[in-house]
Amino acid sequence: MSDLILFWHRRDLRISDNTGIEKALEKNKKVVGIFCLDPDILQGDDVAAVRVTYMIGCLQKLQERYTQVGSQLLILQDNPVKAIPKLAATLQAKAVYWNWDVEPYSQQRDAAVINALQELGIEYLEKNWDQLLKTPEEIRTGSNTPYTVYTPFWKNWSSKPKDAPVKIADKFEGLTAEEQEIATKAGVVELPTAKDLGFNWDGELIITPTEEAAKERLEEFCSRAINEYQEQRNFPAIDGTSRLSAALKFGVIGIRTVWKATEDALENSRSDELEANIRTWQKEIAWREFYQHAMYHFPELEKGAYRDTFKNFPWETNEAHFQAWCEGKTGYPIVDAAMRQLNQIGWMHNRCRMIVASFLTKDLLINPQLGEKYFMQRLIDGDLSANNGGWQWSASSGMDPKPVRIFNPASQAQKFDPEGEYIRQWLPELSSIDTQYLITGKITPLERQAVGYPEPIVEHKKQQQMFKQMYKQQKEKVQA
Ligand code: FAD
Ligand code: FO1
Repeated sequence: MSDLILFWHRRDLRISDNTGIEKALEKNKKVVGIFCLDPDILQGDDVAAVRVTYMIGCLQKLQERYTQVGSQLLILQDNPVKAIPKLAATLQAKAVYWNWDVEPYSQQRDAAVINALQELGIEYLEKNWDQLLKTPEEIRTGSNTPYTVYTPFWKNWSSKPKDAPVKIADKFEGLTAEEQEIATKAGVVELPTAKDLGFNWDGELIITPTEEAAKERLEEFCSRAINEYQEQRNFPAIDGTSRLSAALKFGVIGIRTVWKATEDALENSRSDELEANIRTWQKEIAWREFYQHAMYHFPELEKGAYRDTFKNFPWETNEAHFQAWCEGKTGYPIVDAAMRQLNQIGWMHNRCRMIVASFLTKDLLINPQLGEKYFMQRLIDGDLSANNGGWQWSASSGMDPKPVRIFNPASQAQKFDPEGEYIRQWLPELSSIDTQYLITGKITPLERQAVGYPEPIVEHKKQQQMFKQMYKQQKEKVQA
């Protein structure tokens, strides 16, 4: 057996600030990366072309980075449960290391890989956390249960010290030429393009797929927009958020690096107001952790509603309504603008994610799981925990203590897109409509016809009453 340690990347597509790589290098300098293109994930029905395009771009850069440090990133394209132990055995690796993840699929995949490695007598790194500032085991209530409400979670989580970014040496040892040949025979392939894998995304990406781009974005955000985040983050026409979500989903930037930037910003802030803005952004980072902890402790969330009232909710089946929502053709300008943003750039502003999710569930009375899946098929940052958490929050089926939350699209647009800038950007056909009609949606049938914009497919007021009625009945049924 050689001294080789294989480091298996999954959603930590970087070398720097990587806790698993740090542990591997503590054991040995001969650390070689692997990424396994997993058919079970890539052939699933919840993958977005834009997301895979971003991921492959990050892998290209990661390969370059491994070359710079004197090692390699090997690409496999097979079931990891088979392919990883096989490669490790062929190369006579001493160990396979990787960072842990919260997703149910990940738990099951990793348990099977561990089994196979144990049978081969190959070491592995047990449950090493990297993508979270605090692990699910660390943050528990006074009675030692997981939190199901965000505010007390935040109180506990924010009071705990956070680790500094880990420093990684920039000199590794890689495979010899002979070992590389052996690796190729054991299934290592050239990195394909996203198109080779059947994912066609011809649009731009909202963030360049490199660690440098994520770091620059973080630095820029922390020197500017973070100072006005509390207010500006609500206005979709303003570039007031970090747009780091895809980089965070794939671990293209380390979470400790991100946190340190916020701590530095806090240290440099000269007023309570600035401090409050930075804290608000930290609270969003904590939402990310809250939902990941929730998915870890309650994997059944993946399958549907957390609250009993919503477990067998009589959602409507209306394919035409669902299609109209997907395509941004509901006749409600703020909803349609948001869905067109999603379809065109693979990202949607958070305020609008809440508006369209409320509209699908509370106005169209359609099962949130359909919306959740559509988001996963379109988002560059699509992430099981955050997406599921967001949808369950909007559908009122999740851990949020508020019984029912209904957004009125017109009031939302009046408040958060008062000049109609966002609507005009994504619905150019409505650009000549007066702002007050645009944001209230009071566009005449004649005007709609003239520009080819649809009539509202449902009436908000009526649907809202229907939803409340359905909710009341269902609640009584569950309590009986
Ligand atoms: P910023 O405002 O700059 O926030 C910084 C980071 O904090 C984000 O990059 C993200 O990692 C995290 N974050 C912020 N808000 C939330 C939140 N509410 N929940 C969890 N993490 C958060 N986020 C995803 O990363 N992937 C998803 O698939 C996803 N689906 C969502 C679906 C719905 C219905 C809703 C309401 C929200 C969803 N979110 C999701 C959360 C949020 O909308 C995005 O994280 C955010 O819009 C990304 O933009 P940003 O990076 O500029 O965020
Ligand atoms: N991880 C992998 O190890 N291999 C893949 O091929 C892969 C594809 C992929 C596509 C979309 C996406 O959102 C994530 C993807 N990931 C992939 C990362 C994935 O989130 C992690 O592997 C999780 O641990 C799975 O539960």
